[in-house]
Amino acid sequence: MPKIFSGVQPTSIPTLGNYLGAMKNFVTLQEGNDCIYCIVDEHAITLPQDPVEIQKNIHNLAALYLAIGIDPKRSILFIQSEVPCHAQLGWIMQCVSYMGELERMTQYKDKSQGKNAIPAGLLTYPPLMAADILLYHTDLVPVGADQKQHLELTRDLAERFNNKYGEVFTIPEPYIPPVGARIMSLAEPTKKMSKSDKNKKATIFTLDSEKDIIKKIKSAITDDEASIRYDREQKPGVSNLLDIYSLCSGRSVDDLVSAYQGKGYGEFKTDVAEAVVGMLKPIQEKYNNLIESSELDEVLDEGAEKAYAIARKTLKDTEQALGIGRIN
Ligand code: AQP
Repeated sequence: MPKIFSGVQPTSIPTLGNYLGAMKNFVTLQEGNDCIYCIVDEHAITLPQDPVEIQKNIHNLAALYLAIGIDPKRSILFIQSEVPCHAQLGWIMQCVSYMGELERMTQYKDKSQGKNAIPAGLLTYPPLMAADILLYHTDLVPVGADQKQHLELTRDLAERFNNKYGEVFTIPEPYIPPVGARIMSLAEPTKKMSKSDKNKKATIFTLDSEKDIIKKIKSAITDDEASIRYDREQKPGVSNLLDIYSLCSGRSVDDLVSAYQGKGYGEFKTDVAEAVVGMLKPIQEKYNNLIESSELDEVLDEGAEKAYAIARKTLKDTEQALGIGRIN
């Protein structure tokens, strides 16, 4: 069966962008694939995190994974730092990477901008991500469009290693959805919706209350043309709302555009908000039932054990190919 791997950083509650661009696909891909999903806490510390907050976020993210429909009987769910092979292969991948290619990564440039002291982990984030993926002989990596460049680097590093030391790694393909791969900020629809956006109106979090979701969508930036049509260049705000509406309701963008001919932005936004609330409500209900349950620790313990069994074999093969440690 094809192998799937992906992860989410426990930097806060995941956003609607994280869900529609990546996590929703984690659930559907469980059908007919071997799936491994990770809480990538070592990636999260590439920027400073409050220890109490990140501990809470790890727990909340585990509950959210189950609430959206990740089934621990079918998929492996674990915490990155609990499988040390990630950091170990991450180091090896750093040794295979070139400074120039790491410095060219858009995420590194964005996140290091304006900082006097840039954490080295921001630069070496992509080799760690490559390790995450390559440890499990992953065929397909469901991600949002912002991770495409890191995926391409992962492929380059894997090919470079295989060419030099022998065929150890499977070369993974990205799985980027045709709609939803880049959900935009509600306040500035030319930039992506992000957990870390300081503007409270920019981002919908998956656990936001109905009231907050309605308020944020009502205040979403649109334009003064008063016409509902899809045009990412000229009408980024309306197009973003159409994408969100389409993904939350299951209706196509074309269908929505015809249904809202001649209607105003007020009515449109009310309906978008209703669709988002309707989609998130059952997830939030499941999340509230899971958050205090002991099931979470059991799932994560079992997940770490299963992930380690696979990862340590790939790590050993990599070390043997390199000739490090003792060969047995
Ligand atoms: N706006 C987005 N639209 C679609 N997909 C998105 N993803 C992130 N933002 C969007 C995808 O969500 C997955 C998990 O993301 P992550 O937790 O690894 O962090 P990130 O990509 O750095 O996301 P954020 O929300 O922007 O976090 P901060 O603000 O902390 O940097 C990935 O597959 C990602 O592509």
